[in-house]
Amino acid sequence: MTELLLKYFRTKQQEVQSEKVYETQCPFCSMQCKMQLIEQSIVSRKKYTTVGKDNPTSEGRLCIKGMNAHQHPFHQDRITTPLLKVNGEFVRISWQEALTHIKEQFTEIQAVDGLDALSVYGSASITNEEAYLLGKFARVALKTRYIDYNGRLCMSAAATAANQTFGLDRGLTNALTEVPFTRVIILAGTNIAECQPTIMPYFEKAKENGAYIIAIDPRETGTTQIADLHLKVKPGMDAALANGLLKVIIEENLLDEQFIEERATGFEEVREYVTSLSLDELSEMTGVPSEQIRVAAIKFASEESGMLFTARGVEQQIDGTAAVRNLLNILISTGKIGKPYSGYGAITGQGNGQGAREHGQKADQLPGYRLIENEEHRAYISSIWGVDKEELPRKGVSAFEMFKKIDDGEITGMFLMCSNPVVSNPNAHFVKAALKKLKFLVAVDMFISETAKLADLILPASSYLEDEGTMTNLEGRVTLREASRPCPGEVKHDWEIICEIAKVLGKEEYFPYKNAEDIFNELRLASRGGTADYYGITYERIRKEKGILWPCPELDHQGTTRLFEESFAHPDGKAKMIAVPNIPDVPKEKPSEEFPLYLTTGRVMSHYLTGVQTRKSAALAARNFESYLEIHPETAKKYNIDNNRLVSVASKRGKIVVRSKWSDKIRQDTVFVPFHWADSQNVNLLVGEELDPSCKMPGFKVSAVNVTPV
Ligand SMILES: Nc1nc2c(c(=O)[nH]1)N[C@H]1C(S)=C(S)[C@@H](COP(=O)(O)OP(=O)(O)OC[C@H]3O[C@@H](n4cnc5c(=O)[nH]c(N)nc54)[C@H](O)[C@@H]3O)O[C@H]1N2
Ligand SMILES: Nc1nc2c(c(=O)[nH]1)N[C@H]1C(S)=C(S)[C@@H](COP(=O)(O)OP(=O)(O)OC[C@H]3O[C@@H](n4cnc5c(=O)[nH]c(N)nc54)[C@H](O)[C@@H]3O)O[C@H]1N2
Ligand code: SF4
Ligand SMILES: [Mo]
Repeated sequence: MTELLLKYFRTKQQEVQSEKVYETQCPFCSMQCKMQLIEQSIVSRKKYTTVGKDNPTSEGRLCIKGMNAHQHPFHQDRITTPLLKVNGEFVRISWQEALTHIKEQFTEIQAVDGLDALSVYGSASITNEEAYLLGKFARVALKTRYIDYNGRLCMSAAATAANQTFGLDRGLTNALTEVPFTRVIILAGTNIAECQPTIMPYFEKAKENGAYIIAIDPRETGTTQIADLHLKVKPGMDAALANGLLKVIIEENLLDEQFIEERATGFEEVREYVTSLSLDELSEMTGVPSEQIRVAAIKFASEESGMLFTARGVEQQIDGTAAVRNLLNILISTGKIGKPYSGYGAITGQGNGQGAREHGQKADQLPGYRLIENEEHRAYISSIWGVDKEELPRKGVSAFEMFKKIDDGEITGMFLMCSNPVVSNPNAHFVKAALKKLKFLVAVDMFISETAKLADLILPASSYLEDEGTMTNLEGRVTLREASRPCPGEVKHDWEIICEIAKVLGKEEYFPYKNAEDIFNELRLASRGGTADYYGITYERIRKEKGILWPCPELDHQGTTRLFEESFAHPDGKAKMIAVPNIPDVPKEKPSEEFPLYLTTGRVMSHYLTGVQTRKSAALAARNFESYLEIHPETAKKYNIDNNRLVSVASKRGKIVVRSKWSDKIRQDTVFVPFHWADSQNVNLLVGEELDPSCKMPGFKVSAVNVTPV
């Protein structure tokens, strides 16, 4: 037998005529797992395999998406030339023609409708260099105030909450290596088992070391399986649940009074509010038994160290910022931050969800987490860019609000890079109709996504295998993606595309870069002295030190592994606590007679975001080839929904048709649909457009719906 096998492998080996290895990083989530693409030439074809590579964050692991991440860049649907829409059909054109066309259209729009009529929509899946450059492009080359990006739908609530409470927003306050040694962990609205699978061993080790894990989620997931206690909260009720936990902590005298006194402000207001509430009413409101609230609170507060993690379950709510702040109140009142094995983590989503929110893609932001309305910040950045401070535009509006401005006719052109808003934004019907109103839409993508289909011009972008640059992972560690494959066809890197458009617009002098490293060196200067200070980080250092955690203000600075050890980042050095109401001022949609169920949305392991990339991967698509409705069997029976049948799911705004999947793991008052599919399975046709007033996050996690058999 062994002989036979050996013979088989030897013949296999001989077939391989040559082998090349490309270093890269997974294009998907915020773990940014390091990997190698192995390209083998076998007789007349090439074979590709992706393997993990050791690094401080994922330690060589890959999940199913990483292992198959080479499938979409080699897919036949990849676009390799600019495509212009002529009489409703896309035709291939040269870069020269594309750039000339852009110049004419952009100039015409700004001449007729004003500078701010052109808008830019960016992404947290591009590199730091590209995110930085896109912000500069909007302000310097286009001189428009309207730029925002898909991270608004992703990290904005956690980022705003951290800024408000701590004065600084870095996803994890501690390196992941501390997780195994903490004593108690809260996982609130995060499904790390499916969304950041290679993070799991850190939590599994914590459990082996005796940590107690509390999960908060309306569904049982791979993540809640590792929990000792699962609080199966009603969708949207995390702020109220946090009030319950705080109430118990206060009444059981489990506060860290000294920490509160020395390191925080606002506690008395919180104490007054939560002690006025009734635990039984909170239990009723949240759907979590009082006893479970008590156990969770006592367990978390009693242990000497503890960590809290949140993700989109808590954050993608119209009170997402407040809900996160209330969970942070728990961390502060128990003194579990700024110490070993104690801290907070907003589990970042996209590959560069951290870095792309720091360097100027946000409507109100300049590089280094500076603010566009702050005069000193404006002066500093205009000196780096060599422009007049008065000429820098003022702040614009958030991602979804830009579609409102298109609908109003105020914005008439859009430059869209690396996002698919007709699938990812709420009230998708409206977004699609708005985009159709534009005079000119340019989409930069690797594929003809659902949004690119609506574009007048599509520009072909390079993939993670081809495009070098830095990505800041969920820890706040700046990593270097050493992508090295040549671009296929006439594909260009996102940063090159930005530079070439700037050039035809006569702004070449501000965009003189020869490679990504040139841009990074300017970003280092632009971020210098800001909260997200990258000045001390260089490509050479990243290569040698395997990534550096910001802030890193000097070349001889080691980077910062643990934040807030001495003080918080507000001018008085203190964390700001605030009382958070159970129900926000603008209440969330509630189940009614017509729409009796809560709908919540999210992800599955094998697909990524709007699915443009993973639906192209045969291996990943085979795992989940269509969307589905997760529904409790009791609820299903009530509405005559058989298992595995097509069901119509409707809200006030629209209707989709997906297949039912009975599961007793979900609350009986709630259904779940993932958002990786488009058209008639696009769950965002159902989601409403109300936004969190502080951060403008849509309420993706709560809608009221009904279900009927098809
Ligand atoms: N496989 C995969 N991995 C991904 C992605 C992907 O698309 N696919 N996307 C990446 C990105 S950009 C992001 S942002 C992250 C997202 O990562 P997560 O936020 O972990 O993912 P979600 O599935 O959106 O939501 C997490 C959990 O919140 C729960 N939830 C729903 N409503 C509520 C609620 O009201 N309260 C609470 N407490 N929980 C609730 C859901 O049941 C779900 O289990 O994942 C990243 N990783
Ligand atoms: N209902 C519901 N909606 C949600 C969410 C939810 O939980 N529920 N989550 C929200 C969240 S957290 C997020 S992050 C958003 C994401 O929403 P989107 O940004 O719309 O999602 P993606 O699928 O990442 O779109 C990326 C597009 O860019 C292309 N692309 C990939 N790499 C590159 C590149 O390097 N350069 C260029 N130019 N193009 C590239 C891809 O082909 C794809 O078309 O969705 C949000 N929408
Ligand atoms: S999807 Fe995330 S966890 Fe999976 S391999 Fe890619 S970066 Fe790593
Ligand atoms: Mo995200």
